[in-house]
Amino acid sequence: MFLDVVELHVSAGRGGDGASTMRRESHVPRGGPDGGDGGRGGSIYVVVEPGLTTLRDFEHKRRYAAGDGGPGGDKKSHGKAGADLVVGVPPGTAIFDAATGDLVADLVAREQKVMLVRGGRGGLGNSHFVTSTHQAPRHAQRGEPGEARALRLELRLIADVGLVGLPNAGKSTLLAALTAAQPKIGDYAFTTLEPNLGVLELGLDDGRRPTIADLPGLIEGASMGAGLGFAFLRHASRTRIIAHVVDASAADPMRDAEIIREELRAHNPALLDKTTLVILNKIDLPAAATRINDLREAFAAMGLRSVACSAAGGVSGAGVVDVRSALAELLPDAETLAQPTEPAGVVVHRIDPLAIAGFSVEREGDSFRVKGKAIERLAHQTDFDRDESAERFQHELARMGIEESLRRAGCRAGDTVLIGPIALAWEDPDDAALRDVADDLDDEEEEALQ
Ligand SMILES: Nc1nc2c(ncn2[C@@H]2O[C@H](COP(=O)(O)OP(=O)(O)OP(=O)(O)O)[C@@H](O)[C@H]2O)c(=O)[nH]1
Ligand SMILES: [Mg+2]
Repeated sequence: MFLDVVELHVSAGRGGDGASTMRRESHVPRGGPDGGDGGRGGSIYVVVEPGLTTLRDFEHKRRYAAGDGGPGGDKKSHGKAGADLVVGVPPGTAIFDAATGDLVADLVAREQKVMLVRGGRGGLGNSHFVTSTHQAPRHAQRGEPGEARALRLELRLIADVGLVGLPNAGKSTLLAALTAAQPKIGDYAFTTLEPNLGVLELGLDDGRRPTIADLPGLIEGASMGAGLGFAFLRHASRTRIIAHVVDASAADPMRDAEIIREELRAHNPALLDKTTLVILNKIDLPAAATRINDLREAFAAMGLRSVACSAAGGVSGAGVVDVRSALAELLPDAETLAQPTEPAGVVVHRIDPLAIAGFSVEREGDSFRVKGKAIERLAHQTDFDRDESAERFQHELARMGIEESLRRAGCRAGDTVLIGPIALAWEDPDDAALRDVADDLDDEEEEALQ
């Protein structure tokens, strides 16, 4: 199966933990804190690799993870940065956030590189937390988790010429006659199941090396999803020239051509405005030969240029040379060909993972769930086994107004509060008393009932 849509899961590395250490030197009696910072986690990038033409590499590998940052050490030594990961994709790959459908990046130009997920920041070592009143802090931050997201990759093949037409019109045969590609050719519809790409030999020695794509046959209703063609119509939108192959020996070639043009229009009306060359194929067959002139006139009346050929004759087939020179004439110069077919890759909407926007408190079963970028990050970065760090976290909950919101939401001592990866047993001196009263009431009620 030709893979032109794949879903991937990418996770960046987590930052290394900051160290909590005290200087220990024989001549310094009471050394201060000297814990170094954790290294940053590795990020994941995609880069355009011009040699690639499919997303097939992703068929077996759908999960990518970058390296974690190393922990900080004593003497303020910095943790090692996690290794970045660079994933190659073919030109023409559009990347969407699988959850939201937002376009993350549209990769067209060569060697374009885009960050997909950012590695977590390393935690700060305790040497950062010295204040005038607190000379020997034990507190050190843990590393921040790396971003993770599910992405959908869609490939729109970038070819200079796209061969479109009904199944069995001879598109693959023509590709074989024009290029060194050797696509499968068959005397039945839907022989081609995935696009084939070849380099068009123009024989002009002018530095041009245009690519030509043989797309699976389109059928009526393709734009609505019928047949195989639908998935491939998107490829047609990125070609410079549409080469519309028509079987001139068919019962009604004009009607056949209309079906294809209708599908192109239904998919994207702009496709009909593209430079189009109609290729009347199979002129070696008598049924075709007799009506070639009529057909060419009919296409000319529609404002379409046409050439006639016999692709089955290979390189030396009748008219194949005319197809080649017509394409050579219609294609732009070498410099333009080297540019992407569309305005150079627009990189859009990288979600800002650090956008710190408030928090929310909601019930989750018997517990309370606190959501919010900043507080969740802090939860990740806090080492709750260290009293001083846990205290700082508690302090932060109060400072951000989360404590108050929890209280208002009905959270009482003993309840469980969930924040990011952690579950806290809520302690609140203010309402511990209230709870005792409530318990007493319950006891009385129970007694009354007995
Ligand atoms: N006589 C004759 N037969 C041809 C010519 N070109 C192609 N054919 C035959 O037509 C049949 C279909 O050719 P393909 O190249 O596989 O057609 P296609 O358009 O790629 O078909 P799909 O991949 O199914 O969309 C094969 O049997 C070819 O040998 C030609 O110029 N003359
Ligand atoms: Mg084919």
